[in-house]
Amino acid sequence: MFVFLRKNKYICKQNDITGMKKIFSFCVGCVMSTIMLAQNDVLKVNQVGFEPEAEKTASIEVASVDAKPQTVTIINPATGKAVWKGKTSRTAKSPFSDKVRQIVDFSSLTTEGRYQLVVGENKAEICVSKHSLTPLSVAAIKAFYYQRASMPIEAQYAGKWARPAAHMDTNVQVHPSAATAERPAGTVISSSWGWYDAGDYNKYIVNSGYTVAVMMNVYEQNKDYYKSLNVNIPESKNNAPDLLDEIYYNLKWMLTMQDTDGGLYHKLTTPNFESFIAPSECKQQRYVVKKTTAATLDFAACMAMASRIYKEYESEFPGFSAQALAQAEKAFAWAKAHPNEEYDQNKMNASFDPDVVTGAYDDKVFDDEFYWAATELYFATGKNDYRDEALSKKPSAYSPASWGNVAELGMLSWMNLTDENSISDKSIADGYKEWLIEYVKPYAEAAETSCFLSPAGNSPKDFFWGCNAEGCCWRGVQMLYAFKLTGDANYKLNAQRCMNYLLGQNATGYCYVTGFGTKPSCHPHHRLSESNPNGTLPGFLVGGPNPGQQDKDYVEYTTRIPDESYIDNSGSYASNEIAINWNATLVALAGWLDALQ
Ligand code: 9MR
Repeated sequence: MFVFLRKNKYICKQNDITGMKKIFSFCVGCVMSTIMLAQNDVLKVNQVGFEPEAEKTASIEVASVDAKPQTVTIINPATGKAVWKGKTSRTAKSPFSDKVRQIVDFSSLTTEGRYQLVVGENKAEICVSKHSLTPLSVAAIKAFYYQRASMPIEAQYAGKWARPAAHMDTNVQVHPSAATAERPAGTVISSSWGWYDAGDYNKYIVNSGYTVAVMMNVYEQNKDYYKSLNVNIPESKNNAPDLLDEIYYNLKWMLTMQDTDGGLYHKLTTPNFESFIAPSECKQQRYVVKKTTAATLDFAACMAMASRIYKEYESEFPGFSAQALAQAEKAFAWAKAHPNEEYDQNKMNASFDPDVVTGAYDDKVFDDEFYWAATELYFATGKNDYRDEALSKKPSAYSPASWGNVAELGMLSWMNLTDENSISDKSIADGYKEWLIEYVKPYAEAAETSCFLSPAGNSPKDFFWGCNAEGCCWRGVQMLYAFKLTGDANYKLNAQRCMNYLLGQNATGYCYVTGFGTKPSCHPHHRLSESNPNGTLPGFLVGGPNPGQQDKDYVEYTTRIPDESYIDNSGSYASNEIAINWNATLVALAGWLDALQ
């Protein structure tokens, strides 16, 4: 399925060290250190940083459930003196393997600094610092800048990851599957801008819609925070928050993907995935393919959201708010007239040439898309037809949002935007609030007995393609919603625990964000990283452990244990790819947590 040409190089490109890791912390207030520390797989801890007043724990692998509590010392490496001493307080057995871990709680260490956590022969670097998540929050947004198509990525913003403009997408052909009388097959259209979807260079409307919606959502929850966050992108000097500027780069591409009849091309793609070459070397013809109901409704929903959000910045984005709403309404009308246009790539290939074998994003159920789009259009226009439409597609249970299941995005909008004076709407929103709390509560409870003190990663169901994002990271965001709705600080704590898990307190001991921590994922399935002479780009969340191992013909996994089924190898598209939808969840969790500090 995916073309993989390069062999893993087994060298961490950021650090250029094999076997040993150079401590490379981005912790604010911590001086970048060059201390060498043997990579440690016994101690599992957040490698990026703890807020001074936060809960701080580490998980320590021990031989058996009978092992005595371990003695833990925390040393200030500058003085060699111990600043904290204590013992592990709890033992937990892995739900997936024979591994046993003990938990140490060193929350009483509140003085800022960089330390070494020592247990016998084993050491791990930790950092206590105010605003320890700010660099991560910035880098997670900056990652989108690196993913931009159709413009040069310049050194003043990208440093050593600068690269020339590529994929101008001014010569995109209408694929026969998308041909109309007005735009017959082969018609050339311009569809510039937007982000590369993931490790590949294609641009997909379904995934883009979900991605921009997640980020607009977190923006609306934390407007003041984002007003002051500087990401150093070309638009940083204007008056709009950098996050909105970055999102706009993709929104303006999405506008070009609407056909004259209102329907949305499912994707802009080459027939085959490009090999692991730089964007400027890519030569394959790009096409817009078949219009689909899912793409059209996702577009309608996020453009309706955008019309609301960007209205506040009319002078930075003149005319955009009105245009977004007009195109959203046109899209919705098309979807009503074409309620079942599914993306079935095999079927499409049976009838049209050239065959297309890139990412499918092939959703088959559209009730959630109708519900979400109608919801956003109702809040954008106040029109009762949209309200009726939304309520006719009301979900019957709470489930986490993903590119293929967008109902929760609609429910969040009902919770956030309902006019408190409207009795019937308020009761709808209140119902969703109850569902959300009921949904997250058991996960928060499960953290108390888990090996990694985490609300995610305790059940085999938590491990799948992209689980770091759609599972763990998004669960953290759901916890923050629960905190917002109830004021119960335990939910905020559990959001931070999801972050701790992603940053190193997990079964593999990887910090799953490139460029961060002492044992970061270094070899993502990412053409931009693999083709860049300066190596892996920072700020990307990798997909994570995936026992499905759909890529096992290309890479060798060492285990099928669900929470260890991960390989830091650029051939592993099923466990180690990066993707915009996944980074959107990282933007949301890192940003919202940081904003709460
Ligand atoms: O994120 C997608 C995941 O949920 C699917 O299981 C998987 C297989 O269909 O595809 C993932 O999306 C990929 C997309 O199809 C193409 N670009 C890379 C995406 C991340 O792997």
